[in-house]
Parts: sequence; C-alpha cells; structure tokens
Amino acid sequence: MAKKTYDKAFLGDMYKKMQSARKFEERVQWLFAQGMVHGTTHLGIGEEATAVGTIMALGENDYVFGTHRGHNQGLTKGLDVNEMMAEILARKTGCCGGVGGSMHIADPTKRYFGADGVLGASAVMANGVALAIKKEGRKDEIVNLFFGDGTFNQGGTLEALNLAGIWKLPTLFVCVNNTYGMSTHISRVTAETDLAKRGPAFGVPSINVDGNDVLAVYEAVKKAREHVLTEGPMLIVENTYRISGHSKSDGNLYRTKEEIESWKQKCPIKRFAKYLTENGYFTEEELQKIADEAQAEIDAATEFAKASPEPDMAAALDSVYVK
Ligand SMILES: Cc1ncc(C[n+]2csc(CCOP(=O)(O)OP(=O)(O)O)c2C)c(N)n1
Ligand SMILES: [Mg+2]
Repeated sequence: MAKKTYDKAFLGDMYKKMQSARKFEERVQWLFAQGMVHGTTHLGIGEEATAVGTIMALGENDYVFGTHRGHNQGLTKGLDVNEMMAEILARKTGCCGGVGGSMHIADPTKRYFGADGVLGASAVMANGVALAIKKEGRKDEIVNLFFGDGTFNQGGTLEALNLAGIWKLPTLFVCVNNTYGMSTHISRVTAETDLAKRGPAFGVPSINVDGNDVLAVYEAVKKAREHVLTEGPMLIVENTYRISGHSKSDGNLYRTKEEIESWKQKCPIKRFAKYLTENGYFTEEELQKIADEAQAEIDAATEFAKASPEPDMAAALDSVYVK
C-alpha cells in the first residue's frame, strides 16, 4: 500500500499543538512550584498525542467533554491560551472568571465542556448532548467524550456506554488509557486490561490505538467519527502512559524510575518529530522554530495571567446556585 502523505501545513499545525500542550504543562508545573496555583492540578505530559490526534480529527461543531487531565484537550479545542493560563492563576480574565481553576477549565462557546469532579458523570452528560443532537436531527455533529482507564470502572461510564449503544447516540467514547488511576496500576483493578473488549458487550464497536502515535490516533478518530455520524457510538482506547505524577502531591512511590524513563523514550512529540524529519516534511531547524513559537505564546500567556486582576470578592457567589 502506498504510504499516506499529508499536507505540510496540517502537520506543522499538529506539531505546534503538541508543543503548545507540552510547554503549557511545563509552565503550570513551574507556577505550581512557585506557589502560584491554588488547589491542585493534573498534568498530561506524555499524553499530548491523545488530545491533539483526537480533536484535530473532529469537526469544528463537535462537542468535547474533557478530563481532569485536560489542559491539552482545552488548548487543542481552541480555547484561548491567555484565558486558560489566567484561569489556572485564578484571575478575573480566566475562561471561567478565575473561579474554576485548573480542573474546571471550560468554554461552552467553543463547545468544550471541561471535567466533572465526579468521575463518570461526564459520560452521562455527554450522552445528554448526543441525545439532543439526535432528536434535533443535526447532521454533522458528534460528542467526543474523553475519560481515563480508572474512570472506565465507574458505573456512570458503563451505564452511558450501554445507553448510547441501545439508543444509537452520536457519542464517541475515547478512553485515554494511561495505565494508572492515581497510584494504582490498571492490572490491579481489572482482570481484563484490554479495555477495547468492553464495547462489544454493549453492541458498541471498539478499537485499540497506539496513543503515543499522533497520526494513528488522528486516522482512527477520523474513521470512527464517520461511523458515529452514520451508525452510532464507538469506543476508541488510546493506549499511552502518564509520565506526570497523578497530581502535585504524588511522590511516585508506586512505580520505578526505570518504568517512567522507558516511557519518556517513547515521548509522542519526539516520535512525531522523527517522523516529520525522516519523511522530509520539516528540517530540525524548522521544528525548533515551531517549538519556539509555541514557547513564546506560553510566555505571553503567563505574563497576561500574572498582570490580570483577581476576581472581586463581592462576586464570589454570583455563579453559585442558591435556592
Ligand atoms: C467518583 C470519584 N471517585 C474518585 C475520585 C478521585 N479521583 C480523581 S482522579 C482519579 C483517578 C482517575 O484515573 P483515570 O480515570 O485513569 O484518569 P487519570 O487520572 O489517569 O488521567 C480519582 C480516583 C473522583 N474524582 N470521583
Ligand atoms: Mg488513568
């Protein structure tokens, strides 16, 4: 079979999005160490190909439900990087006015609903949006639900998969299997670690994909989207690894340095860069320029966030439902 070729601008955009996601996370990590981030934060270092490959294969009008490890998802869905950084530093200019923080970055105007603090709850809500799309007969829209391997053991996720199967909802279930749920290896919580075997039990076609190969993810999701538009739900398990600790309080005591190191060698960004140079799309200098552009945007976003005012105390309860 002839090797697939891609448009250079498309690949450059993909590489930039992966670099932006990585550099955003590195900056958040640094800001956290400076004591500038309230609450906690979950970093997706090493998982960039799942967010970028998936979302780039979706249509602009598709909805995305993110995860608590979803900075990379929000950025790729087109949220404003300045507003995202400001949200993390709890500033008034943040995409949620500074009251959501790292875990609750969302922007409904971009059709991006962030994470829910209750794992499994997003799956149920994603189906709700998919049901609306179906009932209103909207022809070119689907819902993409990201969730983790640990979250796949929550009742809500399995119930949502079942309901989507029977109602043939346009929901694309994307499991980001990063091998751990907090400090627990997947093999300690489920006897069958091939999570793609779960979909067929609900009549939902399922596939595994190498979640560190951004183009493999992109191609898989593109195809799956067609299926979801015409037939109903699908499950894609994107297999990757959580290089970052679970959250900022993680001492990594449950896994070896060697294991983490071996996955750093499989870095999805390095891998994509190798593909791009070996196939003659970009020189190393060109890729460095793209990475520098991404860094400059993150630097500017940090300055924007730091210079932004904090929310007014008087408005603290404005978004709270009080009966
Ligand atoms: C219902 C519920 N149980 C427990 C938690 C606490 N919790 C937050 S993240 C997490 C691990 C989730 O693992 P996974 O779904 O694999 O996502 P990952 O953190 O690996 O990206 C847990 C147990 C929660 N938020 N909600
Ligand atoms: Mg996990």
